[in-house]
Amino acid sequence: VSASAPSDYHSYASMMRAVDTYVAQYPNLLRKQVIGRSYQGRDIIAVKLSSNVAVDENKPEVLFTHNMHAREHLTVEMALYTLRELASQYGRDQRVTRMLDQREIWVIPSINPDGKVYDQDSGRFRMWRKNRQPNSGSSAVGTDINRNWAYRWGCCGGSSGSPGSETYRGPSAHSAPETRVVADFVRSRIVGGKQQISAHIDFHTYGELVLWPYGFTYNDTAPGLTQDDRNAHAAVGQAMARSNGYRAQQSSDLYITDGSIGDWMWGDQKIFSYTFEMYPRSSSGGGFYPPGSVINRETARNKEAVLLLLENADCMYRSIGKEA
Ligand code: 0X9
Ligand code: CA
Ligand code: ZN
Repeated sequence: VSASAPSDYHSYASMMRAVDTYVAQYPNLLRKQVIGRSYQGRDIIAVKLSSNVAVDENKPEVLFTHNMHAREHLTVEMALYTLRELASQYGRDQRVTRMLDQREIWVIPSINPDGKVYDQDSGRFRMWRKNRQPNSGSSAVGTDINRNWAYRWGCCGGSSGSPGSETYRGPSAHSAPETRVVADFVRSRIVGGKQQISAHIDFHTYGELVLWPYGFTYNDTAPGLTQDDRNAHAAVGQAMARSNGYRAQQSSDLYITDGSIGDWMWGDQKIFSYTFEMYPRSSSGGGFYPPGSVINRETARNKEAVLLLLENADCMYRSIGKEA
């Protein structure tokens, strides 16, 4: 597989321009909001996608997060694809129209803009993963945002306490501004005591996997995760995996992590949460930097999975025949 160049993928700046273009093109369907700033002060945005987008309606909400890991640039393309594809198919495709009428969708295209810029903007890729926050008492830079979440943070050998590690969990839970921005945004969707977001996908690369919580334990069930909760996660996860050809499994079947976003989403907020590992399946497909020629195919590959999650989001337990 030929390697890619940084210019094959949207940069942070061109991603922001693309979002502004789509919002200008579909003002009744798309709305951009700055939800906070990265360590270095870059805007972290959420784009809302729904009919009647200016109004907070009483519809199940679904969240898609992207680019928590700096070098996983294909996930930014996934965010832009979702915005473009769903907005352009409104009023044309029946399923898309129904979902934009009956759901409120939030897309955060880049959780880690500082890391993305550092990885991409010098003219050659730097294999960077973490954010760009300095660490006191160390010359090593960065926290792994996906080990920084405040649910069983650092509990279980699934992260590192060393600033130089690729999986450094940070000095405390939510020590990374980027984690705080997204956590505060998610908590801001509690309206009248009820979390409005029912389902979430965090897009990563690579491995072609659909993963569900928990990551901190090998056990299928755990405090706050009943057999029904696990089975509903698995049923929708397996349906999504059938649609895109990924493999579906519990997160910890890959390896144990603690402080990952999915464990917090479910453990703290009771949001059904999936981690997608996009193309390629293995390093031979280009690893974190597949050629730009695969972008269209590998983003469209997840259209059906995105629609399946949206369609299930009003009642995830319907997937196991247990409608509330
Ligand atoms: O290690 C991660 O944060 C994710 N993989 S990546 O290669 N994109 O860095 C996987 C997180 C999923 N959770 C667990 N495996 N427990
Ligand atoms: Ca709402
Ligand atoms: Zn990742």
